[in-house]
Amino acid sequence: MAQQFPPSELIINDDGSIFHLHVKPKHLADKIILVGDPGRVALVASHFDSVESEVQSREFHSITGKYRGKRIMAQSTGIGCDNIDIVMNELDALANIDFETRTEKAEHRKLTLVRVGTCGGLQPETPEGTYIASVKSIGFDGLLNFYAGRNEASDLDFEKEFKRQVEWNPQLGNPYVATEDPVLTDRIAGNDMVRGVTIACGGFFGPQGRQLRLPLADPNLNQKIENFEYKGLKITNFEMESSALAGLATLMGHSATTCCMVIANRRAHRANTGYKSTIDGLIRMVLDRI
Ligand code: R1P
Ligand code: URA
Repeated sequence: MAQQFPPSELIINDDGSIFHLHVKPKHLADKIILVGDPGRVALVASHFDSVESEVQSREFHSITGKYRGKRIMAQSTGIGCDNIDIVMNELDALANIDFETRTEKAEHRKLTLVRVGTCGGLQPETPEGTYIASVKSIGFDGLLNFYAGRNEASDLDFEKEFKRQVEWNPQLGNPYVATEDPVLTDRIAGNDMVRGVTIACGGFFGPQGRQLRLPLADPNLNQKIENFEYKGLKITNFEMESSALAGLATLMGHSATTCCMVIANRRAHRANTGYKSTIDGLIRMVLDRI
């Protein structure tokens, strides 16, 4: 007898939708564009030729529709890897658990997920407006450490070398190194995105080395991150979701990647607050390539 997931573990709303996202299994699409900002979902969907469903609960806004013959779901995650834990587990449940029997379906359904986000640029070749495709994501967030497959999903050699070069303080938790699906990343990045290594942080300020009134535990960490190099790879950007997305997708058997537009140039101390219209260029690229 297959394992049944009890109502406390797999919470299904009275209308048959999944607990946080409020999405019903029939509205799940195989191709999903994830964005942080709930308002960005409407921007993605503004390019759809038709809309089949729309639902919003808390920071989770989702619209499923068709773009040039492709069925696509635009889903917001809100900010942070903790929310990615919710979104990935609930999307995976919609795909791979039968809500009637509460058991895993016999056949695995593989999802393709592309995150379209904003980020802070760390290298001279990543000024404001740059599109960065992540080939690896270093998780400062700790989320993957709670899952049994953590060591299989992390590039342990990269992880060790990262900790050595930046003189990692174990009090900050154990960082992991998740790898985006290389085939999907290549397709999304095309010839016009910078390929780089992203760090996903459990915060926007201290964890990304931003100092306002509170002093930082290691004021030199960002400098060491900028200087880090391993097998020709440099760390290009900071954001807050890519590591959990890549790591959980690997463990769950889905295909995922992240691409972000740089809105804060950490080296030149500049930021672009008017990015909401320019990120549309990145959205259109991803819609065409997903
Ligand atoms: C912080 O301002 C937020 O912006 C970035 C970060 O990852 C974080 O979620 O991404 P989004 O623009 O997709 O939200
Ligand atoms: N999002 C982040 O997480 N960091 C930045 O610097 C900009 C956007």
